[in-house]
Amino acid sequence: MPPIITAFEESPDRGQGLARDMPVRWALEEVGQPYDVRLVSFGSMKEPAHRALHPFGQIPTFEDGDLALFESGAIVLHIAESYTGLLPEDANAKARAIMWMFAALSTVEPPIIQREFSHYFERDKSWHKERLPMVENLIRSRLEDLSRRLGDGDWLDCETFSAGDLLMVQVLRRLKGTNLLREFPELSAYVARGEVRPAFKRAFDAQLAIFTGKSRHRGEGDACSAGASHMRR
Ligand code: GTB
Repeated sequence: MPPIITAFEESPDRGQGLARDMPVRWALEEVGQPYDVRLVSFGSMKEPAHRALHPFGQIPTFEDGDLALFESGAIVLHIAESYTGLLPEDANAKARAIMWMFAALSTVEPPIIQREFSHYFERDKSWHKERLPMVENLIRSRLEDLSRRLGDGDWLDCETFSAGDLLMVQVLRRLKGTNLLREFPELSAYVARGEVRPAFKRAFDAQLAIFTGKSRHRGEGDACSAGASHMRR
């Protein structure tokens, strides 16, 4: 049985690859592991059956045999450690790739999420116009530092794409279409390099297909497969 992940039955972005099943799908596609998808509604995510898998009643989850995981970063790390292709063999290089996974989720992403939160939920507050530039400057500062470190390299650590790049590209994609990302052409190019990877495209298309009616998923309680095969460590 392939692993089963959960994804939104309905997503605000209509499958533009922003919901967090996307990095999990992308990681599975990179390592060539087929997977099944179970779509969940907003209501059912809060029901006990789903909360048994995810205490916060969210997506994504990942089930493989008797292992059940939540948290997209932890799931991507598990996939990267279970199969070849997303973490270097060299122990130091592997530690650095994992460091970049954490940097993506705990240093670069938080101000980006604050900005989204501010846009959606604080727009009517009297202090919104003062707070927004502060949040954007924090994002800008992170992007400046990241861009400097990336330099003219293709990926964050040497020439090889890793799970650290996967999560970093996915985090930066949340800024697509904003001036913030446009201010950093090297980072825009870095995101574009991630997005042209065949595994990214397969993951993106599979998520989008849910909303264009071309998906091979099944309803809640069922799941349907996607993906190809590679080597388990
Ligand atoms: N830290 C957790 C992880 O990385 O797995 C966060 C999980 C999470 O935020 N899940 C969201 C969720 O289930 C979906 S991804 N929300 C429902 C709830 O909390 O009730 C966040 C998300 C959703 C949609 C868009 N979009 O459409 O643009 C972007 C991001």
